[in-house]
Amino acid sequence: MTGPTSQPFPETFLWGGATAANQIEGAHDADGKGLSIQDVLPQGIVGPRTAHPTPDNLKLEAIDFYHRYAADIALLAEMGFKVFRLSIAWSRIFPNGDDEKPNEAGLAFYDRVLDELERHGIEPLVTISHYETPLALAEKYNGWASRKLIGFYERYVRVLFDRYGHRVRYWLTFNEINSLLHFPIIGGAILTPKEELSRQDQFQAVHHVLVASALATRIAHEQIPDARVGCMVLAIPVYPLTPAPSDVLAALDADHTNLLFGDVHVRGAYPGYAMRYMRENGIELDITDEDREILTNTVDFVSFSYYMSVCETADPDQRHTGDGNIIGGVRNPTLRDTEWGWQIDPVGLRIVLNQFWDRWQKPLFIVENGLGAKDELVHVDGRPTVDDDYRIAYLNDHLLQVAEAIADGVDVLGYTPWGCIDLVSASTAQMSKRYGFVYVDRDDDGTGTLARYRKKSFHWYADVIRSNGASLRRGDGRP
Ligand code: BGP
Repeated sequence: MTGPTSQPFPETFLWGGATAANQIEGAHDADGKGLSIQDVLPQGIVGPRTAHPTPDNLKLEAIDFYHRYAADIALLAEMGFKVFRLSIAWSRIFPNGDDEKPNEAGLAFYDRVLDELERHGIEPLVTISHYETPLALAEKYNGWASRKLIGFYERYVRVLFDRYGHRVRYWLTFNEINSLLHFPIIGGAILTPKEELSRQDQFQAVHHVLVASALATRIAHEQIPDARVGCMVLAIPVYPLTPAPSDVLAALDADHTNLLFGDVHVRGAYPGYAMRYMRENGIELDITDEDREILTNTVDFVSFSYYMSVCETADPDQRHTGDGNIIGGVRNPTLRDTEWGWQIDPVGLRIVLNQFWDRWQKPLFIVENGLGAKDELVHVDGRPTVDDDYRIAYLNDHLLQVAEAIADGVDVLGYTPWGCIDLVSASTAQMSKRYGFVYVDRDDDGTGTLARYRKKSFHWYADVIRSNGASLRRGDGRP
């Protein structure tokens, strides 16, 4: 296959960046906000849960976007952002999740944020639920293990669509919806430890989330004439470790556990391989006729995060699992790692774009991608900045692969790299794992002025957007 045309990105391509409320806002109990599961996970996904918020939890203050949103959005606008992905903190709107009435002060905050985006001509891309379920729903109902959550979520989305539907066109129902199978507390607000959670209960929770997602899609289509609703999946291409057919099959099986979520969202029903898996594992889903009907409300586009690929093998002796994006997998000996052990694979992004397009024929939106790295603040011409050539190289190489996929015929709506402004990491709750174009002066011990500084990548990304991708450099990333 030859290279892409010199200008593969369509004029309408949505360049921007992505964030989540719990990782940027702070103000964890301001203006009537309730606690979310994130407020009791001071060490991120892998660490223990605390009974109450503790001062070592960086998310309580995060980067104080709650008070600094106007200046932050101005910086994004300066880079030329066309779209900004943000999530709404469910517990700002419904502090306990099961309240009868929404919290007006919480709603008003997002009015102000949307006003600011509008002022700069930046399109919002809103994640309805991003790993920040109200804590009370976890404690009272064991999160999405309970069917009751569908009703609470429905109430929440109706309020969001009523209030913001006239100004938000792009909606994502659940962040990385497939994570529920891997980390039930984050993906499903389920407090039962994963090792004690039965497969039956886990798949039932998955079913509840899938129904809720389809229900939100139906309501959006009824209430908002030009709404475009997407599912959001954690994309992780799975390669066979060797050409042995047993390894290829093991890779296919592993892939299915993730593809299942897109399959249901796009096709409106469970695929055969999932039915077989459930049958053979004694899982009997409680699916009502109404559920089946709701699931037929399929999405308008598929969005996904992409950080890395993994390998899979049928040989138990070869199963050396690596670190990495919450799913993990068998290490690929041909790839380099980030400082956090995530394997860097730009070509994997082209592969996944093609795979999803071939499979679903729905527009695709890359709503997370990026390099978490330690940055060092330096002074150039008296100004604090970061010389982050490593981040530029990473993003450049991935974007070249997006260009290749577009040349392959894949319909790609846009690209919102993760953590466009430095934020608190989801997996480790660190500040030092930075993704941003904008440096935020805050350290892992919570010290720092919270001042914002433009990194070298800030100017690089502004050029990429201004030239609609023409400024990308061909180099190592060339397939
Ligand atoms: C995804 C999450 C994000 C984000 C990102 C980077 O799984 O959707 O919330 O944090 O990964 O991960 P981390 O912050 O752990 O580096």
